[in-house]
This record gives sequence, C-alpha cells and structure tokens, in this order.
Amino acid sequence: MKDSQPKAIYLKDYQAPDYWIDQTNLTFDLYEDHTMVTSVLSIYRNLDNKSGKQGEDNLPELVLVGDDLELISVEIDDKPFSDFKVEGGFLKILSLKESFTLKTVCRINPQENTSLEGLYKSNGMFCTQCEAEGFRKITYYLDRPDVMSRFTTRITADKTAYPVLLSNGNDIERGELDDGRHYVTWEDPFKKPSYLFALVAGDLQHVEDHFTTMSGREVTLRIFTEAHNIDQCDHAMISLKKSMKWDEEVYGREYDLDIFMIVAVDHFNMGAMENKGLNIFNSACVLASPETATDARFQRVEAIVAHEYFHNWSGNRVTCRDWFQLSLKEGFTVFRDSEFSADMNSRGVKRIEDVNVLRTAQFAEDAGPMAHPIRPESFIEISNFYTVTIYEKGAEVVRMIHGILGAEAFRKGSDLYFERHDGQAVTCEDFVKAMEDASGRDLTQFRRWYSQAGTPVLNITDEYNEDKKQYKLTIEQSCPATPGQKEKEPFHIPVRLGLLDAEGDELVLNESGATDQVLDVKQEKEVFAFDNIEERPLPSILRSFSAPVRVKYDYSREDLLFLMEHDSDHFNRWDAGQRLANSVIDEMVAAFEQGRELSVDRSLIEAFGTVINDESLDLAVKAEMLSLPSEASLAEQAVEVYPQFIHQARQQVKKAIAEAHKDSLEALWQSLNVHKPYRPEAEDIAERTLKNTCLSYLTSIEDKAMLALAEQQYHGASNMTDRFAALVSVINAGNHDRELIDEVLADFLELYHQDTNVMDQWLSVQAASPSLGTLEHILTLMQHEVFDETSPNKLRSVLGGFAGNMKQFHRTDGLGYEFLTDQLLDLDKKNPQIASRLMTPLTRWRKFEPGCRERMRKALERIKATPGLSSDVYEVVTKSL
Ligand code: 0A1
Ligand code: ZN
Repeated sequence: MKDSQPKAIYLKDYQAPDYWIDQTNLTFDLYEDHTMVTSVLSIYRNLDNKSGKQGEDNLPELVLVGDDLELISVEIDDKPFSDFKVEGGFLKILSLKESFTLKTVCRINPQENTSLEGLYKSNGMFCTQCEAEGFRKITYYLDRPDVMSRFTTRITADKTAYPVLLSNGNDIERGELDDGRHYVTWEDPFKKPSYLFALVAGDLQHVEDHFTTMSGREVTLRIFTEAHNIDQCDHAMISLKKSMKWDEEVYGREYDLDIFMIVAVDHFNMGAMENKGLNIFNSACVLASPETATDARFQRVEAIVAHEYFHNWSGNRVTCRDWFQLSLKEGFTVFRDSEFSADMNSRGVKRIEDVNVLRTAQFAEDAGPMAHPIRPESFIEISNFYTVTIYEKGAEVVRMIHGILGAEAFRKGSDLYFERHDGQAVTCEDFVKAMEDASGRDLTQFRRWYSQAGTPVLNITDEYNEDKKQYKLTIEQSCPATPGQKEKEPFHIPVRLGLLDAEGDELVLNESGATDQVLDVKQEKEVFAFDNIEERPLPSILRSFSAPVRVKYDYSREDLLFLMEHDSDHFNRWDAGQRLANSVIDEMVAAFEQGRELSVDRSLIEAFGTVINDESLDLAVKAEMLSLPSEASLAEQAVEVYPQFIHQARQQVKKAIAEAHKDSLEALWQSLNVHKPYRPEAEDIAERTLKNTCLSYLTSIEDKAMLALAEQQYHGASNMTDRFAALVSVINAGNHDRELIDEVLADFLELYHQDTNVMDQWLSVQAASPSLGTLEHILTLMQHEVFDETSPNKLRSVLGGFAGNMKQFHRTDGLGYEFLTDQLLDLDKKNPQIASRLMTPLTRWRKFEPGCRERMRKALERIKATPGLSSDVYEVVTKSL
C-alpha cells in the first residue's frame, strides 16, 4: 500500500546503474514465524556512468531497493557500518569505495505474505516469485534486470518439515545442523538478474528423468509436487523432453546446467515462472492425468512447460535491459512455444486458437483505456503490463518478422542475436537489429510495431477491368487513436493473399506461378494490380492471419459461403464461417435493440449443415468450423455491446442450427462416442472435440432425449475431457432440468473434491453459466469448503468466471458490478496483482450500451475514490476513467 500517489516511470529516463554486483551470496534461515536473509554482495562501480548523485568522496550514492523489510544490520568489508539511510523503501549508502563487500541482514515474514510476490508460503511450503519486482521483498538489492550477478544460496530449515531445499543452479554442499535442522547450498554459475532467483523448501516428492543434450551432456530432470500429486507429472516430463529436443533442432539451443527442476505450487499469481534451472509452476499448469485433466489442460501444460523452458535462452541467457523491453523475452518466447505446439499437434487448430485469443482479448485491450505498444513508453506498475499485448501481440510481431525474412534468414537472425548478446541484458532494438544484420532486410518501417499501440484497420476495395483482364485491390490502412497516441504513422503490414475463380480454384498471381502472395503494405493507401485475370475473382485476404489487423472488405454472405467451401487456406475457410456467424448474430442483436424479433438466417444454418455432413473435412477443422464465435468475441466486434442481446442471439443461433441438423449431429456424436485408452494426441483430441461440440449443440435443444445423451456420456466417460464436457452440456442446457444439474454437480464434487485443480473447473463452470451463475449462487460458491480466498486460481474461477458471464454479470440492476467491486477492494489489500487483473472487465465500460456503461463507470468511480489503493489497482482505475 502506497502512501503518496504512485508515479509513472518512463522509458526515455532509462539510465544504467551506478554500481554492478559481481557476486551475490545469500543465506536463508527459514523458521515458522520469520525468515532471516543474509546477503553478501560484491559491488563495484559502473565506470561508464558519469551521472548519479555524488557522495562525499565523489562516488555516487548506492541506492538499494527493499519492500517491507526489517533491516537488522549492515556491514561493509566485514566491518559494522552505519553511514546509511533507510528512506521510502530505499537503503542509501554513502562514503563508498570503487569496490567493496556489502553485508546486510534482514528479517521477513513469508507466512504473512499474501501478495504472493517475494518469499511466501503455499500449502505449508516456502516458495518465491521474483518477477518483476518481488526480489525487493526478500532483501535490499539493485532489483532491476540489467544488474546481472552470480548467485550462491544457502538454505537452512527444519529437516522434518522441509526435507527438500532448492534454489538455482547445482547443489554443491549439504549437511546436518543442530536442533533437527539441515542445510543445502546451491551455486548458479550463470549471471542472472534478481527476478530469476528462486527458492523452494518443503516436504515434496519428485519424479526424475534424464536428457542427453546434442553435445552429449547428461541432464537430470526433476518435477517436484506434494506427495498426493506425484502421479500427475508424467505429461509435463514428456513435454519437457520434447521441448528440449525441439529447441535444439529448431533453434540450435542446448540446455546449460546439470539439472533442470520444476516445482508445482497451488498458490501462484500467474501460470509459471522461468527461474534459472528451477521453474516454479502454478500446479494447474503442470499437473495432468487423463482422469483429472481435460485435453485443453494437457495442451496448456505442454505449451507452458515449453514456454518456461524456452526462456532459458530467450529471457535468461539473454535478458531484458529494463521492463519496457518485456516483450523482447515474452513475445519471442510465445512465438517459440506457439510454433512448438503447432509442430507437436495440429498446426491449423493452434493458429485458430491463437488468433481467437488475439482477436478477443488483445484487440479489446488495444481498443480500451490500457492500450499500450508492445514496448510501452511508461508505466506505473509493471505487474499491470504482463498483458495479451506484450505476450500475444508481441508474438505476432515476431511471427511477421519470421514471415518477412523467411525461416532460414530468421534462424540466422536468432543465432546472431543469441551469440551477440549471450550473458547480456538487451533491448527490442537489439533483437530487430540482429534480424536485419543477419538477413540484409531493412526493418526501419517495421519497427513502428514496437512503438505504436492500437489495432490497424485495412479498408479494402477492389475492381475488375474486363477489357484489360486486370484485377486491382486498393488497400487503405489506418489505426485508431490510443491513449497518448493520436496520430499513427503507417505500418509495414504483410498481407497474404489468394484469388479464387468462380469454380473455387486458385489463380496464379505472378510469373513464378504462385497462387498465394504476400503484399507488403507500407503506404496509407496502396493499389496492387494483377494482370491476366480472366474473370472477376474473389479475394482471400490475410491468409493464416499474416498480420494482427482488422480487415474490412465488403463480402456478401454468398462470398463467405463460397470461401467456407472452397478456400484452400484453412484459416480463412474457418474465418469466413466466423464472419458469417458474426454478421447474422449482429443483425439479430440490432433487431432486438429495436424491439423486433428476427429468425436465424437460413444461409448460416445451411452452411453449418454442409460442414456437419462434409465427410472429407479433417475432424479438427470440422470442430473448429462448427464453433460459433464466443460471446466475448462478439462483444469485441460489436460497435456497442448489448450483453443480454448478444447472449440471447447466440443461443438462438446455436439452437436453430441444432434443431435443423439434429439427426446428423446425433449420428456424428454416436459415431465418435467410442471408448479407447486416452491419449493426448492431435487426432484423438480432434475426435473428442468434435464429439463434444455435437453434444453441446444437441443439449441446446430443450429435449429430454438429448439431455439423456449428456447424462449417458457423463457417467460412461473414461476421461476428464468427456466427463467435463458432459457436465458443461448438462449445466448449459439450462434450468429445464435443475434436478439433473444438481445431481451431476454433486456427483462430480464427490468424485473429485480432493483435487484442487478439478475443483477450479467445477467452480468456474457454475460461475460462468448463464442459468446457474447468479449472484446468489456465486455467494454460495464462495462459502463452499472447496473455495479458498487466498488462492488466485479459486478467485479466477469464481470471480473471473462470473465477470465473463454476459447474462448474469451484466444484470440490469448493476448488482453484478457492485459485487465485483466489493470483492476487488477487499482483495486489493491482500493481493493487488490479482485484484488489478480481475478489474479488466469493468475497464471496458465505454463500449457498452448506455445503461451498463453508466453502472460500470459508477463502480470504477467507487474504486477510484477508495483511499490506500495499491499502485496496481490505482493505475488501472485512473487510466480507465
Ligand atoms: N515470466 C513468466 C510470467 C510471470 C510474470 C510475473 C509473475 O509474477 C508476477 C509470474 C510469472 C512467464 O512468462 O511465464
Ligand atoms: Zn514468458
């Protein structure tokens, strides 16, 4: 909690530190009611730095940062030292030499740390989270990523309660102490910033495996969990070995320590953390077994294990100079994990999933009050900038570079980047420069993707000249204003294009015979002409979503139906269906607004029927094509959001499709309802996804027989994917069989109440349900014994689930917003990061219809007027109003 108003910091003010830390030796003495942290730092002056406040003998003052620490003693060069000041979270030391050893002893209280930053306890074990600025809650330090130091860590603790003591690097010594205590010393030979420090102490079990690297070194791999979860580690271990191999093959990157460890903890603010040699994971992102985890979770575990592992090079060996460069490591690493997942599973499905996230969450962020470039110019609280923009848009920017350079030159660029900057803390500019130097391509204009926020819009028109046999596309780009950026310069946008003739065949676009071409759009308005075109073609624009932009082209519904059937680009084929569904739902919402009813356009119903009955379609593609745009994505695309109408229209469309194709859907469900041993492989996942999509349609019809299918699937399921899908279908079928809903929910609780991650799902499906997730029910869930108000996962399940519930959260009396506001204000005192994140839905108030808009604004005003807000919540609320 800050006393004064939090202040913004600016990228333009970056200055190198006045001192470096060569060696960091830490000792942690862990006790039940406190922890003593002894830090011995070998510090030397940064001679390149001429600035900085000068001390008596002309050396700059050393300013170390610390948060909530009780300073016990200070020594310099082994002698007690008193010429220091502790002021507003800083330890300022005067009268220094060019190099010296600083020893501090601090006392901290991990048991009382509810923020889950720094050192804290989760289910009785000690663990840490230091990114971005958590290390300052452990000891006084130069807690900034450009200060890279060699660490040793000695941990002492009670041997019975904490038999396992872990930190970064290799363990070099262990032994017994008095009073039933023991110690272990760890040494990390690689220099690292403090945000990559980690410590774990607990009563943990582990699974072990080995990996031989490409140069023949043996690496020990260990995954640690509490004993009762030890049988849920296999999938993460397999994923880890696949990741290690993939990074060698695709990027030539080898692992560099003798041991790589992952620890699963239940209380964690984010997904996972890439601490050097000791990744700490939210247990929901590492544990998986067929009985407890859905396909989605299996895939998430694989992706996050890979993401954290890939950080060992893109993040750890080469790190960020300052937090404005966050996307340097995150955008690049998300691009790497996304390509890995595409290689391991279905590339087409992965692309659709990624674009769905981008177009719903990131486009919404870019259009909202927190919009920022992937390299922000300023921030108040860095924790607020672990965003879909930094991560997912950042990955799209790297993907575009990959597209512009081609795979081979991109690899040369990444090799050069890693070679040039190994062991350094660098900037986004260094990354782009390496790509340019290795490829000879000029990325000058492309760099605007790093500095300009907002989602560019492409307005595209075309004309066909019968006499000249020429087809012309006119592309105009613009980008809406975002906070602090009124005018935007044109972007370099790679637009992948194909042209279809009346038979749906691809036209040849250039001399090289290609049917698919990338247009490098660079001007505000550009015309692209294609010669020797015999008839007016239909354009397939932005294939595979070649740039993170919105495309406006006036497709008729017939055009979209045609693309759905004929486009050779699977992504655009899927996208045509989404556009069609979107336009139909939009039209219905507009009618509802005017108090009219509108029946569902037959063309959409027929198009979905064609997909259902198309036996040539790949099952994974079919499942994607049958998925209607989510309510969140419909809201994002709408000019003004009418939450009740969006919900109603989408339901109506779903039901109309289901009723029209009931027999085919049921037959398809039957044909896929076969029992076989669970495998998290792409083909099997596609079958289950399609089967469960059918079930979801079928149960949207108010028909007991269809509900019976869901009930049958629920009880007969041999894996969590099928059981959970059946549960969701029963619940979403609505209140017409409340007894069945209660029965199935109770059964599920009985079966899985001991598994906290399964209980998260049980909570969230209820909170997000339009019929079940009423405010009253949310309150009951929060009283339930499986709920835990100190667990971010539980809060996300219930409060996050509720805030995504179009129908209930946006209830017209505003009580949904009031409730969330009360919860946030309470939470802000304990865990500001989570409070701030859960506020996101309210920040989108400007896009809503006038009633909701006003009520959401009032809720935000109340937050803003509350004294003692954290800097996290303060930043988001002030920027939102
Ligand atoms: N670097 C991690 C994400 C992460 C960020 C902040 C955290 O605590 C506030 C925790 C994790 C990643 O990209 O996986
Ligand atoms: Zn990351």
